[in-house]
Amino acid sequence: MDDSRSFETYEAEPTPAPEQLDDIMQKMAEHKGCGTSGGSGKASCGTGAGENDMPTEIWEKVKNHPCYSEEAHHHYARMHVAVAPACNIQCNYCNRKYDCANESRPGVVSEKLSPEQAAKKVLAVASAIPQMTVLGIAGPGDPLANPGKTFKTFELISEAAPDIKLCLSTNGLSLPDHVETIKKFNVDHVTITINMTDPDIGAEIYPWVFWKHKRVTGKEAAKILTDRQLQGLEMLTANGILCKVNSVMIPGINDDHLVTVNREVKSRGAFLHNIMPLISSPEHGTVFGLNGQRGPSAQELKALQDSCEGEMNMMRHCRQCRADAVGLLGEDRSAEFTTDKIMEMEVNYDLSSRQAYQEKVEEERQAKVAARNAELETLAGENADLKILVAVATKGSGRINEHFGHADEFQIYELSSNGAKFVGHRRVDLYCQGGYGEEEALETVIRAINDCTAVFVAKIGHCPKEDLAKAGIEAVDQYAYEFIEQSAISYFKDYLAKIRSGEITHVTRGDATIRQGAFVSVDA
Ligand code: CLF
Ligand code: SF4
Repeated sequence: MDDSRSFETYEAEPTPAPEQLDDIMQKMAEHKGCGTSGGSGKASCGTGAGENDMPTEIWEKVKNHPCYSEEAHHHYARMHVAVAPACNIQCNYCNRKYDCANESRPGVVSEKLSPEQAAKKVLAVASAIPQMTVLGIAGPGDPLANPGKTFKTFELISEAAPDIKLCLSTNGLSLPDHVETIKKFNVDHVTITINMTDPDIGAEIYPWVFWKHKRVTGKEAAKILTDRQLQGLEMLTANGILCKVNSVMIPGINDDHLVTVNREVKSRGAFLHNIMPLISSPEHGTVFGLNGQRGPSAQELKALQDSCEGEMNMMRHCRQCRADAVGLLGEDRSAEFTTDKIMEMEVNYDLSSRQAYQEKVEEERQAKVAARNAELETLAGENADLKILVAVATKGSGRINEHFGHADEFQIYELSSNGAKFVGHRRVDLYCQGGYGEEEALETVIRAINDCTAVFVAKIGHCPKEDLAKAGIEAVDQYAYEFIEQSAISYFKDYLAKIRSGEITHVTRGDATIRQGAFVSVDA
């Protein structure tokens, strides 16, 4: 750590001049979702967009941020530090015993840290996981309801580990008061959870907000919240800070309305929209959990995301992480970095070895894109209407490198003549428990990927393969350890050829279940 540098002397990335900013924001707003260059071999869909699909300034900000780039999330990791316990609003999907449900799965409790402990943790993780590129503060309450702790943590980390991007997630109520500080600390990725822009709908989601030293309820509370959120969003984008909007999809309350929210946030310069499913179960003890409010099915969620995609970039790879998450999205290494363990760890933050490792990651990433593009060219002229979903067991790096029985999630790709597009993930119970296949777990896996035609795995046993086949899902292990997108495109080509030859008939698959109640809480 270079202790000689105080925050005041920390050299922030220069803010672009106002005329450059207008240009950047215009380009961001014009960079829409899907399909325009699929045939040319570029990944042009939503956050799957690559280097050639956006202005260089934006690409530099997103290229190794696992949440802002779907493509990056296979290679780069993020971590959160749980330094912000208090909150200034109440959401009906939240129980204060647990982490902020705006980014976290309900039922998860993180270990709270002081800013100093958090800084030590970041250095420990950065030493052990060189592909960890982003530090986010996302709870366990609202980071901006705890500005002292939040900004002190950013200050310590920007001094000690200047290569790590800083990221923040907030409910937005206090946001306009902190934009200058966010800028000062060089935080250039901010997420705001915006579930409505209509106070009538807001009153069904938020029972109260704490505003100007008093509790405000009902429509008045929702009006204050939406005004502050949109004002904060406008201020951030006017300052060139990349903004993501999270929205929780609550069927029957805000599902139809989220299309309007999408338009409103796009018009204010938001870069990315992350529509997440409500996870609601009585054991979480939330208002929605206790009154039986359901979450969306996989098909309902995808339909809403698809309907917004023409408007702007949609994030579909969010894992609703813990407030102390560590690792690639979809893996949880937080147990390796508890406070006890960190305090005993020898920390050796070495910028040059981190950079050397990341150069290797970039080589692998480029090889993956080249393989995908070459395979995509062979799809030219194929049937444009047919689409299928496939599930993939992966540990990261964009490869099919996980055994069926060891997968606790499957990534879902939509295959069409435009190529292979990441459209979501499904968490499942492990099929393989202590060396044996668990029949009950297999049923939950089938329910979770029931909308898929095939599941790609590194390895699978005979029994689950047969049971999957009975459910109409083909288990495919012929592409073990190969790149996902290249393999999926090759599979799709064969699939179309088999239809043409009459060997198989295309079957429209049904809906699938998003897991609701099986998340485990871990006491801090
Ligand atoms: Fe964390 Fe959020 Fe930053 Fe990412 S998470 S503060 S933007 S670094 Fe990412 Fe996790 Fe989803 Fe959040 S997958 S819950 S979107
Ligand atoms: Fe809970 Fe987060 Fe909502 Fe606060 S903002 S009530 S912590 S979900």
